[in-house]
Amino acid sequence: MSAPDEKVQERVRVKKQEPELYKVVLLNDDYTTMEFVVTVLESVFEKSPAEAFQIMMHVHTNGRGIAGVYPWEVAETKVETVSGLAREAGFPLKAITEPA
Ligand code: TYC
Repeated sequence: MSAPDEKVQERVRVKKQEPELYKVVLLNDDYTTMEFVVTVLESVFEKSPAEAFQIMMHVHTNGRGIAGVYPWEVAETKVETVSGLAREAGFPLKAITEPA
């Protein structure tokens, strides 16, 4: 027989490190079509058509708006994806990251 306190696993609550979150902010411009922005919001940021339209209109009206909030590497990748799609399509659409 083992001592009473052997084999007893202590439950240690380990605080998990939360990943630092960043906003991906979409910027308005005068040349990118509304349709293209909606498509980007749906395909890159996984928004529903209704939400994508709402965010696009918010950016169009206010100059900028949050497309999503992600851990740093994901946010950076989204920004690069937007930049690549915009370049291919010949639009100046720009997204930036900001600490959330
Ligand atoms: N302002 C653009 C237009 O009138 C539409 C637009 C919306 C562009 C959002 C960029 O992030 C943007 N065609």
